[in-house]
Amino acid sequence: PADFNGTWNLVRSENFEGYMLALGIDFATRMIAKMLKPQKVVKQEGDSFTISTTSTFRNYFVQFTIGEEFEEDNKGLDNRKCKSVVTWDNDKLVCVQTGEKKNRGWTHWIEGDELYLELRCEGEVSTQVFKRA
Ligand code: RET
Repeated sequence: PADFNGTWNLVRSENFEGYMLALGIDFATRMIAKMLKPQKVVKQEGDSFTISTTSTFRNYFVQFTIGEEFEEDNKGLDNRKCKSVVTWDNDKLVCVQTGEKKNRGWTHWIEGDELYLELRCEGEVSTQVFKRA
């Protein structure tokens, strides 16, 4: 499978505002969050991952093993708990986050030297693109 290991910096993003609105993130947080250029550090060992997203404002950390359902607290995002599971779809990492919000999840993949993250919630889709630091 693909190798996501490394440190990645956000270079562009589409419809993050729509995604945050779908999650019910308040106005003040959205105003700050849309200006951020978060950094991702991915540590991948076989099928075990830790992904930390850091920014000057707030951080988010998630740890998972492919195919093993885990409780996700989304602390600092919308704080809703989900049952999450990540699987491989060819070279893409696909997460389904089952909870109060419909159609919630994300997909990570690599294209050339860029890391893509598609974030989904209800009818909204946001795409974030990162480059190696
Ligand atoms: C920030 C800033 C505060 C507001 C919001 C944020 C969103 C973070 C997200 C992180 C997604 C992480 C994933 C990790 C797994 O690969 C930047 C913390 C809303 C959406 C999908």
